[in-house]
Amino acid sequence: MVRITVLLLISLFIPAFSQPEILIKDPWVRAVPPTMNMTAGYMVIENKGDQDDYLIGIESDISKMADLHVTVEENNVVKMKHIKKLKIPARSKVELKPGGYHIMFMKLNKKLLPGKKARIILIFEKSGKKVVEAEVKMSN
Ligand SMILES: [Cu+2]
Repeated sequence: MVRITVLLLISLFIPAFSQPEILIKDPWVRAVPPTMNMTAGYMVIENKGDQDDYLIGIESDISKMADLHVTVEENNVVKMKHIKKLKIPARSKVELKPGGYHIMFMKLNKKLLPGKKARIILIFEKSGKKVVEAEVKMSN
């Protein structure tokens, strides 16, 4: 009986100590003229836990499509590449910023004027969905 209790305690408590813990900081979306139908979003994704996690999907109320991109330079040409999943290492953080990783919002369904808000849902492999309200502004 004692051994069963100990095993139960171990199985109950071990997972709690080895989990990712995702925090999203300073989310913002670049304001664009109403004639443009795409824009980018940025934020800092921090993982305070001791297990890696992955950003695997993005949804929002401002566009029909949202993908994760990275800006890269190849042979002096700047391009954007689609990324299927982004690793957020344990006890570390990944910054989505102009010129690097960003969320590409395509087929916008709202006017993104400065001062507006965008609701972004980030889907993580282990932590599930995280909802953030991002500020729409010209630049950081
Ligand atoms: Cu892009």
